[in-house]
This record gives sequence, structure tokens and C-alpha cells, in this order.
Amino acid sequence: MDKYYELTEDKVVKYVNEKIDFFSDDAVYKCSEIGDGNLNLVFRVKDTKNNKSIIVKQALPYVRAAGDDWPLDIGRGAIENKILKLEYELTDGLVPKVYLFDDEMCCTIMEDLHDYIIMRYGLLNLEIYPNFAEQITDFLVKTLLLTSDVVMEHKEKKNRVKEFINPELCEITEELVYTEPFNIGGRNDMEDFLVDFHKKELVEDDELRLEVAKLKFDFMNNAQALLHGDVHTGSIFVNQKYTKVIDPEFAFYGPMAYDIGALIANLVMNYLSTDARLEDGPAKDRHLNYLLKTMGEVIDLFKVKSLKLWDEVVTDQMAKVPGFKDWYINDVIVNTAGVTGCEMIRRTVGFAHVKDLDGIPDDAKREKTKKQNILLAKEFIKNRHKIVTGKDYIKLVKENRVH
Ligand code: SR1
Ligand code: MG
Repeated sequence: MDKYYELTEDKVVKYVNEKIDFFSDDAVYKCSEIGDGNLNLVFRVKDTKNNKSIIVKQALPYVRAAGDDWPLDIGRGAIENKILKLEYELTDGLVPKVYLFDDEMCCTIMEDLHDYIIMRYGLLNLEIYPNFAEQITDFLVKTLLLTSDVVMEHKEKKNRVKEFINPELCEITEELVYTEPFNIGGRNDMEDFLVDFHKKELVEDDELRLEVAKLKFDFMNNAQALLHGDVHTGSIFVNQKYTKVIDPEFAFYGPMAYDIGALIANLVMNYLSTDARLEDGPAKDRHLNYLLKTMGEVIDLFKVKSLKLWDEVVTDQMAKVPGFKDWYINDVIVNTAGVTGCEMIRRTVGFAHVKDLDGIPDDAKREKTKKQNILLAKEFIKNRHKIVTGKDYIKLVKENRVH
């Protein structure tokens, strides 16, 4: 920690040139801090003369969105660097390329995805991404199945579990996703119109809290696969052709459903947001249909691709027993619906919100949408055993349109 200092737009050029040989001597620099996540600094360093750029991401020793009274281990930078390299190999480049990781400064210097956009903003702009479902399911199936006991030599896998132990970041998820939203207080943050609704629908619903408790302990105890740990649409860069997944600092060995459910939840919230923000008409219909199709495809393609890859890569003798792979993948899908619900709830009443819901400008529509988001999320959690196909997702989400 001795050599660690916080980078600024003024300091980052010197820093980068000390670390890597990337820019030429005649470079004309333009630097901007572009991070809008909750935790880190992210700089784009650009040479405007030769049109070259890179990204520098620095882990801060505290939660950026909260300030320095919420300290956080900067060791997460090393985990992110390790998993980015691993995911790059496993997925054939569905994550950015890392040029250098600096342990002392907790900085990752990586490829600038300048011709991509953060998916959340693209979707809010009504963009559709034709290859997304295909590519993100490649990412999910490869990173999850290939790091599991189904495929890996078991001692090697246990060493990986040890290597990717990530207690501080896991604690954030355990608290912010699985605990605080179902209780009063903590770091919960909700609009006034939700206070009584939250108490009645989430805190006083014992049946719901029991199901969430089961999901929480699955998250903590089921070291199934090496997760990304935070696959919301703000962690995904897209364009019309390609998909790249970024920000895997929450990585650890946990249940596969956590990654798939986080993604689906953010597609559902964009659906509810689009329904609230747009006037009825073809543009709205097109986007809503795209979102439904995409969530259905993510579920169905994940299943089909996992079952197919299973036959090619499985090594465990008992995992080859007929019927086992269907049972295993079905269990992942059941819990995916549960995670979907938890992620939707925490983005409404918890510490970390999403622009999809907070950005609905009309007060009455925002209130109606946030309440509906909570009710739909409860269905996902309580009925998860019955929500197991793309069709089931599409039907449920469609039925819950309120505008
Ligand atoms: C204190 S961190 C809040 C949230 O931001 C990250 O992106 C994770 O989703 C985390 O839960
Ligand atoms: Mg992030």
C-alpha cells in the first residue's frame, strides 16, 4: 500500500507511460475519468493525434458511491485481473484484453472498447443488439460450466476456489442483495412512496423471506462455478456485432444462477422502464419484443448449449449418469428465477439503484413501475420452480406490464 496513490486525470498519462510502451513520442493526450460504477476510478487515456487509446481502472480503498467511511479491500483489483485473463482464454475474447496489472497501484491497464457502448445506456436508447443472446450465452456457458466440478479435476478446482476467495465483495452481495432489502434500515434507499409498500410486501412477507434465505445460503455455500459475480447491463459492452463483459471484481466460486439471474433481472427492469417511458407505438413495441425475445433466448440457449457442451467436456464419472445433466441444469435455471427476483428488488429499495427505474421522469409512472417491479420480483422468487423455460419468462413478464 506504500506506493499506492489515487490517480487523477492529471497524473494518469505519466503513470501509463511509466508502466507500458503503448503511446508514441508525438502523442497528443486527452484524459477523462469515465467511471460511473459504484467502486472504482476508470480513465480513458487517448492520443488524439494517432487515434489510440487505453483504459486504466484503479480500485479505490473505499466504496466510491459511499465515500471513505465505507472502506474496501483494494485486493479486488488482483482478482479482477486474474479472472479477466482466465475468461479471455475460456471465451475466446468475450472480455477486454488486459495489457498490464500493477499490484501496488491496484490498476489494470486494458483495451479500450471505444466502439462499444455500455449496454444499459444502449438499451435505454432503444438500441437492439442482434447477436447479444448468442454471445452472452457463450460467455455464461463457457465461464460457468468449464470452471465447475463437472469438468475440472477436483483438486485443481478446489485450489481455484481458494485462489478466488473474495470475502469482502461477497459480503456486499450477501448484505445488499440478500439481506437489507428484506429488512428495515441498513443502507436501504427508497423513494417515500415505497416505504410502507416495502414494509408490507418485503419485510412482513414471511413466505418470501424464507425463500430469500434459501437463495442467500445457496449463494454463500454452493461453490459450483467461477462466477463473474455482477453481470448487470452496466457490466456489459455491446455494439451491433459484438459483446464484451467487463468488471468481474465480484468473482468467486458460487452458484451459476447468480450470473444468469443478474442479467435477466436487468433486462426485465429495462422492459418495465421502456413500458413506462415510451408512448404506445411501433418503437415501444419493437423494443419490448426485443427484450422479451432476448430474455427467452438467454434462458433457452443457456440450457441447450450447456447440455451440448456437457457431453463434450464432462470428466466426472458420476456426472455422466443418464438424467444427471438435466437435473443439474434444471436446478441452475430454477435458482436463476430466484436470483432474478432478488436483483430486481434490491435495485428498487436497496443501496444500489439502476437508471432504468430511477430515470422514469413521470412521478406517477415511476411509482407504479417500481411497485410492479417488486411484485413481479416476488413472483420470480416464490414461483421459481415453475419458471424454467424462455416461454415461462416471456409470459410472466408480459403479464406484468402496467402501462
Ligand atoms: C457497494 S457496491 C454496490 C453495487 O455495485 C456493484 O456494481 C455491485 O452490483 C454492488 O452490489
Ligand atoms: Mg461493476
